[in-house]
Amino acid sequence: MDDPSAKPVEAASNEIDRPVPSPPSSRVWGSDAIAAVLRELDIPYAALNPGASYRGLHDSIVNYLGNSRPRMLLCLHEESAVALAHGYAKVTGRPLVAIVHANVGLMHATMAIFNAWCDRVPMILLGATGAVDAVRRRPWIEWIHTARDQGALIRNYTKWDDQPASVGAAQEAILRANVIAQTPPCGPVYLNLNLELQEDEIAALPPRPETGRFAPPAPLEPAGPPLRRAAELLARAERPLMLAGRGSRDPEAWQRRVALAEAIGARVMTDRKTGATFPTDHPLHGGGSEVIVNADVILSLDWVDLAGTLRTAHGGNPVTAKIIQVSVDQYIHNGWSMDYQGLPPADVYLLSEPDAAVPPLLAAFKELRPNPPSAPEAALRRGPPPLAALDDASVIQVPHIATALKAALGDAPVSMLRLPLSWADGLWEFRHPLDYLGTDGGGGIGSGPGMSVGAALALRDSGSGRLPVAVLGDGDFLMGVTALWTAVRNEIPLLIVVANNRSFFNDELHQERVARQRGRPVENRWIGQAIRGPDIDLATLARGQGCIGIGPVEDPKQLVAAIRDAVAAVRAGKVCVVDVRVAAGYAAGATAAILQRTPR
Ligand SMILES: Cc1ncc(C[n+]2csc(CCOP(=O)(O)OP(=O)(O)O)c2C)c(N)n1
Ligand SMILES: [Mg+2]
Repeated sequence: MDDPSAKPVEAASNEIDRPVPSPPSSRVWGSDAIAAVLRELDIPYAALNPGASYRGLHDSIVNYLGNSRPRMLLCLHEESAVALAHGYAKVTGRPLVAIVHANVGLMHATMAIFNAWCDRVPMILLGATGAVDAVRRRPWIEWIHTARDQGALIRNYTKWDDQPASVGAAQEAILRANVIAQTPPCGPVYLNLNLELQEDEIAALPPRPETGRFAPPAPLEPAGPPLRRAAELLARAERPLMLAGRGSRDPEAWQRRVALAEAIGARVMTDRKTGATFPTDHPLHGGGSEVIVNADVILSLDWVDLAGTLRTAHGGNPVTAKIIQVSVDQYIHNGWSMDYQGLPPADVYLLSEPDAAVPPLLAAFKELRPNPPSAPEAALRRGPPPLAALDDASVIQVPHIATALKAALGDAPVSMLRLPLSWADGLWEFRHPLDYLGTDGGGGIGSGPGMSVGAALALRDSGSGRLPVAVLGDGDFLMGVTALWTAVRNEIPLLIVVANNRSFFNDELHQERVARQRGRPVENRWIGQAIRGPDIDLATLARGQGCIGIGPVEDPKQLVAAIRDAVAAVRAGKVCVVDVRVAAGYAAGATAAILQRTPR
């Protein structure tokens, strides 16, 4: 590709971070060739925090590509840059580029990379190291920021990494990175571009790669005897259960999942760890331990921690139900990270992505049992507490946030980008794959703000018309709060409601558990956990970055007005944070899970 302007740039209305044009020149550098391949992949953004190790590539993106496709999203911390790419991938299923500086930037990024790995999202991480040739290193700084085998820092939780030694190898590596990241199970990949590779002038650009011939493979549909056996098991089932785990944001795949459940007459359970995969108000949706224990056939659609779920429900007794496992996840399992969970039994194992498996499974099932059973009565939906509850309450409880959001939003399309640990099931219904995006993947706190910004960006760009809402814990919010500046800078509308219990409360419950076990004072559980004295003014932290900051809201009677104002601000294109001071406490089930859970 000789002419970077050959591809269309972004809409003219987007005037953010536009560089002055570079004078025409036939001179090119290694990093221009690397940037040229990035342009071919048509990735819209590169989330980054800058650093001299990749100053060559930085220049190429700004001055050679004109800061367009990818356009830079400056982040204030590498962890935010990666979380942002993670949130974007949750919505689109597509990778962004995240660029982090040398060993130090990569070290900052590690937890967010781990989250992306556990959440199986595609991501292309670029990084750099000082000159491999020691003679060319600047004294001191370039020595401390040069590491041998830098990829080793993250190799245990990335799908692939490389340090290409020539421009040709770097171009190939980018194409390979793009394929590997997007081949399920998806995940982050990392390329380390050493300084001289980027900064040496080259005679000419290599020929433009035929990117269409380096695309991720199409998903494989299951077929033959295993598919037939799965259909037979389901056709004979009297109490079938579908565990709808990881799935795409594709509305058609959603409809097919519903069609399969209805054809089988299966109860369906979903998991807050993963994004919405089934309508929560469907008569077949719902469950719990008794449903799992009573099931005679269980169809797991890539359910996260199938073995643990079965073990908890059965209390360690043998699992008698026949299990159909549909997952390609084992391709990513390695010897370092135990995020693969316990080994589940599988009577039929379809090594296929759930979304690809559902249509042939439905067809095979219908051949055996063409007539669907009659649908059960829809269960009564709990929903949030009524508005009147806010008049009677003396303190705000987390469910009241759902009440206020419902009052302010009605039936307008909303995406719940994230919900906090304290949010009970049943407070909000999910009826579309974009209604809820799941959690952080790796349990790494601090990802909420960054992921929310990335998801809100993707929703904005897709023209979805959905209002992006994240309800975050104060601990999660505070650890990643500076991610919000990137949203303001790039005009990404976003509503963040902080369920502010002024504590890392989850761990207060753990301290309570230990104190109970040891016969020690439970009332000390808050020490080293409560974020009080001074209580942090979260709205000020938001305003300091250019967001609208509302709160602290402490009076239940003022909550609806505060949320209405916030929704209006976000509808007007703003980033708005509402600091809602809530009573500490989780829903009964979540509390019991921490206080009573005994490992077996
Ligand atoms: C990086 C990281 N540090 C610490 C933890 C342990 N941890 C799990 S939940 C939690 C509390 C989170 O606090 P907050 O977001 O305010 O939610 P709350 O439990 O108060 O509702 C902590 C500290 C973690 N999971 N990740
Ligand atoms: Mg908290």
